Amino acid sequence: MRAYPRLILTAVTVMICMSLPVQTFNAGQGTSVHPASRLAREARSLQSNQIEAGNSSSYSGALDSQSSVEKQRHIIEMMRHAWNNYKLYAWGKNELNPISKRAHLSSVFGSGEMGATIVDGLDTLYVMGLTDEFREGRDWIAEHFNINEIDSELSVFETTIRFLGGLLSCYALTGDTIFRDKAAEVADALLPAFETPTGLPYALINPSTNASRQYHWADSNSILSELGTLHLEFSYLSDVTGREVYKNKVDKIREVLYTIEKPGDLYPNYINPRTGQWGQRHISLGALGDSFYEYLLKAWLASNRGDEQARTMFDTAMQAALDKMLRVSPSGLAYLAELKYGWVIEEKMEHLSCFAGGMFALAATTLENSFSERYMDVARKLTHTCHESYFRSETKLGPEAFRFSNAVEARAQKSDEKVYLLRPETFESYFIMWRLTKEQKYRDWGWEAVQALEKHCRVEGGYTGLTNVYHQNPQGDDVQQSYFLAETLKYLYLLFSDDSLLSLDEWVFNTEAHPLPIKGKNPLYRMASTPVPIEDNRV
Ligand code: DMJ
Repeated sequence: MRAYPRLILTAVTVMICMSLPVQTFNAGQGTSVHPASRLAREARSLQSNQIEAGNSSSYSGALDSQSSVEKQRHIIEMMRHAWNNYKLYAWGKNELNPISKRAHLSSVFGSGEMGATIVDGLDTLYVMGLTDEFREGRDWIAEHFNINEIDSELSVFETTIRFLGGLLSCYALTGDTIFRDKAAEVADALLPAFETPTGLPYALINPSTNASRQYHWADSNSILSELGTLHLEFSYLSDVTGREVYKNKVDKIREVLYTIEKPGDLYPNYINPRTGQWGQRHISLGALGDSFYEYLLKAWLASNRGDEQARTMFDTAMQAALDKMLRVSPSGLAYLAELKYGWVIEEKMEHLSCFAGGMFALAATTLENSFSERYMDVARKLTHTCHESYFRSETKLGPEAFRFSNAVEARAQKSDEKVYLLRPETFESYFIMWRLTKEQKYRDWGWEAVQALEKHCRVEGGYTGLTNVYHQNPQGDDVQQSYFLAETLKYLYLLFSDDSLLSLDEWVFNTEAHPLPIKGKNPLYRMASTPVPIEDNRV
């Protein structure tokens, strides 16, 4: 088993940084002794002879033989293409319709001007060293981002992973307190959703009225992946503000999930926040379940392995999940199926579950126990299967869900399964697998994906998802998702970076790829020594 390396560089950085005051971001100016500058410095050097972004939709081809640095430079140019077009056609709105070249108003955050693409994409700009773009995004947030003025229903989960996560990453990376303060405003706006008999939050909240409710399709239930994917952000926010209220909320959720009886050690996807009872016994490592499990592992990692309860819950649940949900196709492809009442309901795996390769590899390499060998084996096999789902399509991009039978393997069958929504999960696993194994194939697979994105998803006005990955010339869905900038491009960029850029020894990525520092290990943790007085400016 590969040991989890601790870089000497890290130790040196810690020693230097201990004596440094918190500074605000000042990229591109002065001598910069700020520890975050090593991120910006590395990225800036990549830019020295950077491709001009422009608004070209052309695909240059012949990308195969490029070095890692050239590949990173190319991905930076993709980021600029996505950002510049969002800026041109949808600035301040949530997302972009890259084909019709206007704001995308029906995204998960609705028509309110929350700048989802700005907040979600900002840390990627920073990590890539795109300092001018970072500055304009930062200034928009300072001047225009006011969650309390939003009069529409927001998902507690999506707002946490994209907005809270994005702002907290930017705070950790830069020390600019505007990000911390805006993060606290976001969390404060979500707090009324936690006012339930069990403390498990409702799914939706209107920040203007504080009215909270569940999705109609979920009856009275909350969703496991939603209430279980708040822990990293709320805990870290408590530490940087000195305000315990946020951590108390997620500790309460943890307590409920720890003490509740679990059918066969598994966690069903639905739970009622009034009664604390499970809803239907549907279990998934894809939609509705996925990042709850991811956050058990990552809560343990982010706490510098202090949160042992989380790791134990993770290991117990994963043993049950692997025993009951891991399947092998006739030709030997491993995949994660879904369960209902203890039975596999469909021989199908979702693109969303493709994050699991990276998750199992992280679990395997951070603790040597009786499960680690199996975890690493599963990590390799699942990542291979997800790559197969890409490789077996005409576009070389993967479908939203893929099935297994005697007739078909790793291919979608229904039309709504054939879409590609610019999702990141497969590339996330390539990135983690590359960092932990150094097997070249993961970089090769990532580069295949870059080429496919350029060929099929790039349009003059940005990047679009696809309606059918099995067509030679697929139609675009006309949506540039904010997570394309937050996750997809960030993971592809990091796949070709040096290990010290957002080292896995110092950072944990939230489920939206926003890096959060590991407590006690990362000098950019920025723990508040006393509670930070934050103005209550709710309207
Ligand atoms: C992202 O918002 C997050 O990765 C989330 O956990 C799952 N779905 C999307 C990307 O596919």
